[in-house]
Amino acid sequence: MNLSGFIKFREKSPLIIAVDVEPEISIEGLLEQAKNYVAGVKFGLPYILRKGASEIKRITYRYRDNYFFIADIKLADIGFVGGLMIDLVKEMGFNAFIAHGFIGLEGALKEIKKKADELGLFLFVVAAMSHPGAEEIFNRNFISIVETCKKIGIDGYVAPATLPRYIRELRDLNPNAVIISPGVGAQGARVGDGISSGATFEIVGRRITLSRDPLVTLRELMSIYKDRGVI
Ligand code: O7M
Repeated sequence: MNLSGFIKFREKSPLIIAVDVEPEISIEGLLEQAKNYVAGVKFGLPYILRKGASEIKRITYRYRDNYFFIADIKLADIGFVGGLMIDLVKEMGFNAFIAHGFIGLEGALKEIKKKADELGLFLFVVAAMSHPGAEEIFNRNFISIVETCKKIGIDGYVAPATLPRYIRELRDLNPNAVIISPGVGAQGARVGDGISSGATFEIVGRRITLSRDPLVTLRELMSIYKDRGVI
């Protein structure tokens, strides 16, 4: 699915599934069941490495019409090495990938963004993180990260539902941004906290992947979104 299909699906659902472990009912079982509820699927690095590039490619190609696939490689390296990773991301059939914002523009994000544009991949930058330790160092640089990224037209961000003030601030700094927000469920944020603070999508991992009946879980999540008036 391309970016516009993904954004359009937002009217139906604000959910992205984070796959870091093999889903309780298998990846294909989950992707079959989630089609009507979810447009975004984020594969974490542990999952990509465990499955291997060819298996990931088989999955992304099989479900290419149904899902917007995001490679969560959290790129934090020089542009040259970043470029090698981005080639692999493209080969594996992803539509988007995630890089860290703290690496700065010159010799890193500038080259990464250019390569993403050349290959037709959407770039998300991590602007702030969801865990408590993020407040010690990383999140203190939140404003500089967003302002720096804005200079080269980066419009995709990851910001935490556990610390929703960053989402609100990000939305003010970049009203058109596509903000995807983790921390809902297993990390303690409530379903809808990210969206009601201004995120475009919420990322939910273990609450769905570890569910024995993800269809029931997905329907529960949808009904909470409806109750909170976010869909
Ligand atoms: O719902 P969970 O806690 O099982 O999964 C959360 C997912 O979001 C998991 O894939 C993490 O890698 C990711 N994530 C965070 O939990 N916190 C962050 O600050 C950033 C991310 C993320 O997606 O970064 C790109």
